[in-house]
Amino acid sequence: MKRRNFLVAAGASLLAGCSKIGETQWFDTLADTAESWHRGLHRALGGGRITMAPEYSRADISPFFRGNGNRTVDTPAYRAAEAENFANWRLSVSGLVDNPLDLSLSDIRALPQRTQITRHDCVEGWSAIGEWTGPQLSSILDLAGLQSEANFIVFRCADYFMRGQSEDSTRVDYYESCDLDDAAHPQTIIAHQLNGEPLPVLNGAPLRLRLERQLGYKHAKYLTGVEAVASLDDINGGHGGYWEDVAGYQWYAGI
Ligand SMILES: Nc1nc2c(c(=O)[nH]1)N[C@H]1C(S)=C(S)[C@@H](COP(=O)(O)O)O[C@H]1N2
Ligand SMILES: [Mo]
Repeated sequence: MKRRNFLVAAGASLLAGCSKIGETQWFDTLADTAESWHRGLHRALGGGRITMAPEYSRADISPFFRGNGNRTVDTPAYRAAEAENFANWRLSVSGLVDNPLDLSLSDIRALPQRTQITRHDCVEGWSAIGEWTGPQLSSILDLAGLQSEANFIVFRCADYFMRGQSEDSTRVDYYESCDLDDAAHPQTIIAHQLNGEPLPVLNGAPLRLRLERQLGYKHAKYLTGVEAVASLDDINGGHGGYWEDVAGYQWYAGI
């Protein structure tokens, strides 16, 4: 099954499961499977409604949206990109898709846009409210044609942290991931604007993920690629994200 419109397809297959085998048996079978399907199931059983993160009004916007983690990217390539106002920045869409894409910022701006005023919560104990604009991740995945083997979306970033002691230290790239349920969520967007202005370098210029039902570290900044994969096991440390790999943070960081 192609997941060209994968939200609808997922709903249809859940209904098909219901009518074929008894609802209880169906529930037990799915409840034993992966954590991600488990959560999807609970949402589906709740009347098929999607839980939305709270949205705020313009008056609630924080006067300054602080930067956290990396506040720029320490590479010659990024400095060059910044100097030309990110005119040649690309977002690659790769992995388990029918049509791999290489999107420019104008391609991204030409897609239908969503603007949302949401609260960002960082595990370090601060929050900020900002207005984010960008296309929904689902429209990008629909263009690329997600294949049925895909279970997760991995977000690749331009920045990195150095880990380990002085001369033994190694470069570890920042990355993140989510399941298809969150990838399909209406508030999951690839933002190129904060408060009506192009995304500042501090906050991930020129593109960053907004994954509104999860904590701050999931919102990957300095996005270079979106990759559909079947499993997270072979991606970097295998835990689905930079902080998950190096510090044992939860992969599903629900708020
Ligand atoms: N690429 C990248 N994305 C990242 C980080 C980072 O260091 N690098 N930090 C994360 C953390 S912990 C938080 S709280 C938010 C901070 O976003 P902000 O800099 O816009 O406040 O970005 C997240 N995404
Ligand atoms: Mo954070």
